[in-house]
Formats: sequence, structure tokens, C-alpha cells
Amino acid sequence: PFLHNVITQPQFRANEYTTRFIDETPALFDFSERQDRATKLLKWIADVTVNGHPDTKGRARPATNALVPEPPGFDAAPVDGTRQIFERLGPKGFASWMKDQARVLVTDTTMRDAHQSLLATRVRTRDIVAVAPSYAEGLPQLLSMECWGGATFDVAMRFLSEDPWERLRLIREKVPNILTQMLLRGANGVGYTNYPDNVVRYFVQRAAEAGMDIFRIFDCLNWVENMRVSIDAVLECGKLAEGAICYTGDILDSSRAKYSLKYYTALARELAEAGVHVLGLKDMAGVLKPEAARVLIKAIKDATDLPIHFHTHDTSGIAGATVLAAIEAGVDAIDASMDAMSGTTSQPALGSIVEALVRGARDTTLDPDAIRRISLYWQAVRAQYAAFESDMRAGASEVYLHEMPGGQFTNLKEQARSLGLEGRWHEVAKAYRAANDLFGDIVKVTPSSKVVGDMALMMVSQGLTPGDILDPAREIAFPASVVDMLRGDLGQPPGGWPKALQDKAVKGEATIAARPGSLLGTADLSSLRLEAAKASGRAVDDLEFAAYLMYPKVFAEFSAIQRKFGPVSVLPTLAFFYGMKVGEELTLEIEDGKSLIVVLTAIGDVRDDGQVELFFELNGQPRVIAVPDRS
Ligand code: BTN
Ligand code: 3PY
Ligand code: ZN
Repeated sequence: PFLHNVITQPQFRANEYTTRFIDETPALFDFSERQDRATKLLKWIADVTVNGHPDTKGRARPATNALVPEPPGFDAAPVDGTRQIFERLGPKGFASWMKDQARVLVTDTTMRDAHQSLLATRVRTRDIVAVAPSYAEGLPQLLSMECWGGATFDVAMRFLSEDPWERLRLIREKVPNILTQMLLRGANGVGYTNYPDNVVRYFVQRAAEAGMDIFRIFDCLNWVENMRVSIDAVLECGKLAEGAICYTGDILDSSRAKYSLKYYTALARELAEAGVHVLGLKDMAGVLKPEAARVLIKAIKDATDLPIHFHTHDTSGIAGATVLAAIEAGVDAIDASMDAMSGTTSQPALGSIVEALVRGARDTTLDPDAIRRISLYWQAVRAQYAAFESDMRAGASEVYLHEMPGGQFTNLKEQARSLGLEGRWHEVAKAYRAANDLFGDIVKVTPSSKVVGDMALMMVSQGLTPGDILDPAREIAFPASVVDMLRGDLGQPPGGWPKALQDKAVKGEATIAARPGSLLGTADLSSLRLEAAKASGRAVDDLEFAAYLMYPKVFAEFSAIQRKFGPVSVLPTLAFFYGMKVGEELTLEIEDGKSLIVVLTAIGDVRDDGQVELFFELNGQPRVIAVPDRS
């Protein structure tokens, strides 16, 4: 093993060593740990090669002639950007700076919302981090990169077997000049349920320390009471608090009076009073129409002094028009995603918005050529995730009927398919609207959108109409999520929960109207920390503990996978999901400057004990790995 440590050592390979090389390079002697990691990674590769990955099995495969993703280089060191401006001015000063810009500021959402909404959140850290330096060099005029939070935290551990904190750390390291941005679900953190206040604070503090700059905070019912703890935590950390208004309904439709212009301007004032630095206008379903955007943005600008940051989805196909209308109405910042990762349930195309504004009064100053080159990278990456593409091929006005968030749409379609309802999608869409109306017309965004989806699927699969649901003579087995929400566990919608439905669902159990966090008490962090260590079989650091607090079970399972298979985030995406072909060679950088060279030389037959032997070369040495054949 010593010889192989030597021949793969980068300085040695580059001929940059002296006679003191062996004394000065203690890593040459640390074989056992590295061998151990190598064996674990080979185990993963062997297992996936033989059995496939559960997430991609039976799904569309990447084209065999797909391009290899190459992050573009710009021959330029990163110049100062918003990060330096923020460091100089602080959060309040930065908010004023935003308002003073003639140009419209742009957030790139590719690393979070775009793949959450197009590829089931499955884009891996490796593919994200590889292009991070290209952003720093080529697009230093960006306001921010939305790269973390929302569903990514859960999915990273649960489905990608990787550490969400590592992703944030690496992005931060590679992008020193552009603000990072995350989506935080208020009292729900990056989860689906309300957490104790001190857990929310603990999570925000860790994220701030790990390099997060802008926290876009929302509540799934637009209940500001439920956002205060997270807003205050961000303020205390000296980071940028963006309080988001979730847009639902249609301010120009007087029959949706609950979500009127007055409702939104009052909400904007409430958030301003809560101390946020920036107002987010979060159109998670993409139902804000251009004319409504003009009216709404002017009204919010009159109601508060805060800069406004507009976020939408292109599910309808006309989000670009709404973004341009918002810009005309004076919005300060907008969200878009790289062209190859834009459209339909994702954000509108960043490059096209930039081009539309070139030479105008609000020119973004972003470089269209840099965008095109970065987008080509994403195009090649996207091809590797073919298994996670949805069947949505075009914009659809149906979104104005159901108002599903972009991040949920394809998920719910998938859930419907698994229940055998794929041929009845439009019925699901109508039931989703009916469920919304039964709940009193609510904001639908994680996690309330999940509850509406559960209800809709139940209605379609059991053939229930709203009349059936409300019929006092009819027994309904409500999904657990519906009972919890109607009990008050997610908080209160404007006007409270509809009483008759609430009574029917909770069946005599007590309901709450108070802020759920106020009833959860203070979590005992030191005893939970011991629990976390027990669950994962080793001591956990602060970041791992924060992950455990959000997702105890997912974290424990992720730890077990890590223990068994090592740092699988270093595997190239095709190897991670599909394993290797005989004759293929991979170079795996297991840490800075330490590489493993892996060749799969042969695959044996299934033995009597059901195991298959895979023959590898690891740094030139033969290795045999046996895995059970479950294929
Ligand atoms: C999941 O269960 O969906 C995620 C866990 C990851 C499963 C992988 S596939 C290769 C390896 N072999 C296993 O038995 N589990 C992991
Ligand atoms: C999330 O909460 O993950 C969302 O994307 C909401 O829009
Ligand atoms: Zn979104």
C-alpha cells in the first residue's frame, strides 16, 4: 500500500519532491483509513453495477452519447461582487444599496429551485460544486445564488446519501464574491413540521456560520407569527432576512376576496415591522399574471420602503411576461434559472431575461456569453438525470385551476402514478382545487401543499366529492396530514380553519389556534445530542446535530449508509446511479490531492450463495468485491 500512496501522490507525480519528501508527507503512511474508504466505495459501485440504484431502476436512462459536463473557465479571478458589498454595508445598508440600483438584480436558482422543480431535487453536490467557480468568475454581477434549503437538505441525505452541509461549505469556498441564498420554511425549518423555537434558532445559526448569506423565509399559510423566530434568528446572526409573501389567488379577481391587494399590502407591512431587510414576493405556483404583478408591486412599493425580490415559476409558460411586467413596475430583484434548467415548473430562462433587458434602463449587466457557457454545462448535467425528468413538455394554463407549487407538481404526478391514477391527472388537478376550497382557500406551499395533495389523491382514489367529504352522515378516513393541519399543527390561515370540516376531521380531539412552536416547549439540546450520537453510532458535530434535529430518522439512516459505503459523494453521477462498465476507469478524488484509480476488470457469475464477484483494480492492485445479487 505504501508504494501506491507514493505513486498516486500529486507532488510525487508532478516530480515536485525533495529527499525530505517521505518525512514531510505523513499521509503516505495513512493507508488503512484510505483503504477502508476505497473498499467501501468499491462496495457501492459493485452493488449498483449489479443491482442498480433503487431510485433509477426501471426509469429513463441517460443517452449513451450524452456530452460530458465541462464547467467553463473564464481566465479571470473572481472580482468583488455582492458579497463584498454586503460585508462593507451590513444587511440594512445592503438593502438600501439594492434599492439604489438602476439595474435589476438577478438571483440564479439553478442550484436549488430549478432542480427541485425539474429533477425531483436530485442534482448532486459534485455537479453543483464543479460549476461554482464558473459563476464566481463569469457572473460576479449576480445578486445571489439560491443554492440550498427547501427540499435539498432532506433529499441530499435521504436519496443522494450525501451531506447537505458539505455542499454549502464547498459552494461557499468556491464562490467568495456572490451572496449565497437559501429557502427556509419558517417554523418548519427545512422540514415538513413545526420545530421548537430553539431548534429553529440552532439551525439558522449553523447555516449562517456555514456561509449562508440570504435567508428567504416563508410560512406555508402566510402567518407572520410563525416566521418571527426564524426572522429574529437571522437578524441576530447579522445576515440578510428576506421575508417572503406567498402569492396565491388573483388580486384582480374579486371572487377571491381573501387574497386581495389589501391582504398583500398588509402582509408586506407586517413583515417590514417584523424587521426583514428584503421583501420576497414568492409566486411558488407561477399564477401571478403580468397585469396583477404591475398592480401588486406598485402597491407594495407604496406600502413599505423595502427592496422587493420577485420569484415565480413558468408552469403556465408566460412567467417571462410577468417578470418583465414586475421589472417595469420597479421590482428590485428577480429570480431566474440557467436556460437549460428553466421553463415549465422551473423558473423562466435567465439568459433570455438578461437579453430582453440589454441596453435598456434596467440592463442586468450580466454577460450573456457567460450565461450561455454555464448553461451548456447544466444541459450536459441535466442529461445525466434523465431518470428524474417528468413528462411535462409544455406550459399549461391548468396551473391557474390547481395552483400547485412548481416544486410539488411533478412529485404529485409521480404519487398519482404510483396509485394507478396516471391517466386521471386532470381529475387530480380538479380535486386539488376542490380540496383547497374545502380547507377555506389556503396558501399552498410546502408543507400545506403536501396536505392538499394528500387530500386530493384520497378524493380521486376513493371517488369522493366535496359534498361527500362534508356530509355529516358519511364516515371519512382523512389522511393523517389533513387531521394534523386542521388541528392547527401548521398554524392558522387567514380567518382560521373551516369549523365543520375541522370538527369532522379531528373527531373530538383538541384543536389549537396558538402558534405551534409556543406549545412545543424548549428542546433539550444536550440530551438530544446524546440521542443523535447513539442513533448514528458515533459523536456528531454541530452541523450533523442540526441535521439530526431536522430529520432524526433520515440522519440515522444516512449515517449508516456513510458507515457502510464511505464518501459516495465523490463518485461521478453516472457511476453513483448506474455503477461501472467492464473496462471503465474512474479517478476518485477522496480528498484534496488524494485520488483512487478504479478499473472494473470483470464481473463473475452468480455463486451458489447468491453473491457475485466483481474484479477491480484499485491503484493498480487487484481487488475482488462480492455483493448479493438482488437484480
Ligand atoms: C434508498 O434507499 O433509496 C437510498 C439508499 C441508497 C441505496 C444504495 S443503492 C447501493 C447501495 N446498496 C444498498 O443496499 N444501498 C445502497
Ligand atoms: C420548498 O419549500 O421547498 C419550496 O420550494 C416552496 O416553494
Ligand atoms: Zn419556487
